Amino acid sequence: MKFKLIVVAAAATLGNLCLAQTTTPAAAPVAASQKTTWKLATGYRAESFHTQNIAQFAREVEEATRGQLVIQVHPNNTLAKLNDIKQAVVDGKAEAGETIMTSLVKDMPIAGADSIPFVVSSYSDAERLWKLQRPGMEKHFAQRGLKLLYAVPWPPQGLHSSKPIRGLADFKGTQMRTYNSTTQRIAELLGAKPVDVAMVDVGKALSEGRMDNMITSALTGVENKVWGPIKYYYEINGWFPKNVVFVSSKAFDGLKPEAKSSVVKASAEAESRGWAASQALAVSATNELRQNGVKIDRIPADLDQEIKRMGEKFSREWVRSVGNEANDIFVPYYLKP
Ligand code: PCA
Repeated sequence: MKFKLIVVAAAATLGNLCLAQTTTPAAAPVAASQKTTWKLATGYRAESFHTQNIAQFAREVEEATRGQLVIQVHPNNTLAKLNDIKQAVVDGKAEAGETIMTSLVKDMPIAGADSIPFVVSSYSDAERLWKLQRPGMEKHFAQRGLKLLYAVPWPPQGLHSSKPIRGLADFKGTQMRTYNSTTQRIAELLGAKPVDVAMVDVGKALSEGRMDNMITSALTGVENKVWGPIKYYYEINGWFPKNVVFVSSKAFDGLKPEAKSSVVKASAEAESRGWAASQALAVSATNELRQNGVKIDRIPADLDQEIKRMGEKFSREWVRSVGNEANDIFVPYYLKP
């Protein structure tokens, strides 16, 4: 009960934030020479809950540093495209960024640990996985001159479809929307044709008939108003992909010690606020799909089995390609329930 209350309160807080204006720091403005501005690039819309959470993080940092550190959020792929954001920060085009961790897998294979289908099926397991994945991710970020600030999961990934899905044959030849190499491989294993569509272009791709189905959160369905072309949503709880927020180490190291601690503190707060909001949105977004005429269903048991077998195949491929670092995450994950 207590937990539920926290979740609802967090969701309400995020809801209010959508309406809030950028706050001006209460104290007198700092001299321009003392002011540092960071550009933070993200590939998601300003209204997305991840971006709203970042906007609050930026406001908290600005307030805590009394205007010495201003973080300007550049949403919607405007400063760099989602899959290029890490490199944009490495190259100094932006001081900070947010991306989905699976977009990093070519360079940091363990970033894909949260997108192996059917390993994690609850928020508490997702949290446990993140604790085990985080140290390795911090190390990889540090080796590339980046500092990891925090990560927040998307709600669980379900199957959206224009046609009913009763068996694997129903995927054959369909155009499955994907958002990176991980989802592309999943589409291939299901026998569908992967079609790469950015999250912000899903509505357009649907109306143009470029996609028949996709595996993503109910929330992404709502944000793109997929009802109409999408008639079914199957709650397969495939995985909980995370977005990660990071900054260039050079920019972070250039801050005064108090500003550094303000950033670290606001990051921890953004992380817990984001997890609570994600969990609340998982429920409300599924309801919203239902209210808009999408049939919420479960897939048949035998298809469920087949998809889970496919998930195992994917995990074997993944562990083989990643090697020891995969064991560092999953051996303790499975040993300690
Ligand atoms: N939405 C994003 C990533 C995961 C999710 O739930 C997308 O569909 O691109």
